[in-house]
Amino acid sequence: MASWLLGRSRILTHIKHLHKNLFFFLGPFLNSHGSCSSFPSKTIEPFKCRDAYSPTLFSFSRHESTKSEAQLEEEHDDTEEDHHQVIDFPGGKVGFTSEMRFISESAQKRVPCYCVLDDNGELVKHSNYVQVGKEMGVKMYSDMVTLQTMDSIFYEVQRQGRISFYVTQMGEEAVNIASAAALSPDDVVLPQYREPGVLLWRGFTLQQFVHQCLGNTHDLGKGRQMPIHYGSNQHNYFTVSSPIATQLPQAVGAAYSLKMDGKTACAVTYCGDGGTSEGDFHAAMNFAAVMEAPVIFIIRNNGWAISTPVEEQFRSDGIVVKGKAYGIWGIRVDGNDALAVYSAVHTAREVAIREKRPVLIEALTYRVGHHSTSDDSTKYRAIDEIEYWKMARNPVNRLRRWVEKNGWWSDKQELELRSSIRKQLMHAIQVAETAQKPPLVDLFNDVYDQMPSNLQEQEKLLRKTIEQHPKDYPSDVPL
Ligand SMILES: Cc1ncc(C[n+]2csc(CCOP(=O)(O)OP(=O)(O)O)c2C)c(N)n1
Repeated sequence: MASWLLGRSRILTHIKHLHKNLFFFLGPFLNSHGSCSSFPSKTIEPFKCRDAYSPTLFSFSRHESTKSEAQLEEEHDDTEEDHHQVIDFPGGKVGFTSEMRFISESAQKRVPCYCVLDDNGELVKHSNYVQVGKEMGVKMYSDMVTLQTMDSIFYEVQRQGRISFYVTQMGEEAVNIASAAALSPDDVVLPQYREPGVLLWRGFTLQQFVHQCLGNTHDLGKGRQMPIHYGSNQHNYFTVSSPIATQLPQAVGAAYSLKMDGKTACAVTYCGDGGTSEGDFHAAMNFAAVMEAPVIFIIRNNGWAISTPVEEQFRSDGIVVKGKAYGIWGIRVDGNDALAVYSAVHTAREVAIREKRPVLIEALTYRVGHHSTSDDSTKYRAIDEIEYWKMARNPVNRLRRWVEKNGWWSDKQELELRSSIRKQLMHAIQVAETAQKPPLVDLFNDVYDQMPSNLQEQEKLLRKTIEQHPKDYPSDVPL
């Protein structure tokens, strides 16, 4: 009895917070945002909804908090339910109905997308957002330009054969930078691979990015990883690991550990729409919900997972609805709107830390570049589609219009910034190209305190092979 009362009072405290926060999370949707001007329904619609017919939703309210959420969503039709028959099933009370109703696979309307700025950089009427001042606004814009410039130069450098591989963030600069801006440096980040803007925001230098891509002695990973697998302990940024979605359950563990240590910080993890098809995504979501871990999942729904379009990736209304299935708060946000991303992540962070709970953010965006330098996306998607997102829905241009309207930015500053970043990058590349490569032994050390016999054997064998085939071994790697 005592533990039941304790649990109940915890739920009530929770609801108090919930009401406050739900206003923010769902408030904008309850007004007119179904018709947000940033998402025209004409031309290309990569985020198409499958035909929605009129389902009657079966109500299953596990906790009171989820019940109030359902009320706010105004989806619930309980007119036919028989309220006399409510029974305590494992997990909570459930009402009976005499109707045999299956839950529809899709809701009548797609979950609306929270936005603050329209494509012209104007504030959308009645938008509910966290204020961004001049210093923050200008830094956000400058870092988005830096990321854009870094991408175009590194892409060319790869094409010239000076680095082996690269992926760009083109089209996803706002998700990268604005989410980073809303976090605290103490928050632990576990990235996928298309989020180096978070590291840039945290102070990883252009020189450090270049050192990593060239895999020289100054690379923190000692040249052991492919380009773009950045990581920095100092910046609380876990090293990128290629196997998709492995970072998600790890982030839940990191978040749980922050909670146990009583830290005022959360874990933040990123993933693409393709990553949500991995078992790790689902394990992480459930794990986070039941362990009440302060973790923010930021899912970049950019329309494509290499050549797989979202229509072939899942049949749900995107990703945001999956949060509800696992008992996790969620919001769908315009990922090309820096102010909307900033507001959503800022609020999610407060909720995650204060209430010790996970939050899911689905950022609708678009991968404008090829998947990587090993891909040619014109083989599987229309050039018009790419152009539309590159021009009409460009997140960098949109924020520029806003900072200009505020009188915080001018053409002169724009020219100076772009030319200065270019020069810094060209210089950084020259420096990195003249630096030595890590020695051969670095392939084998650092994992074990004492190198085990199997690794010793492998090292011996490699050295012997190099002796036999010296021409096949790169001359710039010290033996
Ligand atoms: C477990 C695993 N399966 C497959 C791959 C190959 N792979 C690399 S990236 C990628 C697509 C990921 O798409 P998404 O998560 O949507 O991210 P995006 O590249 O669009 O940002 C795939 C299938 C991998 N790295 N790991």
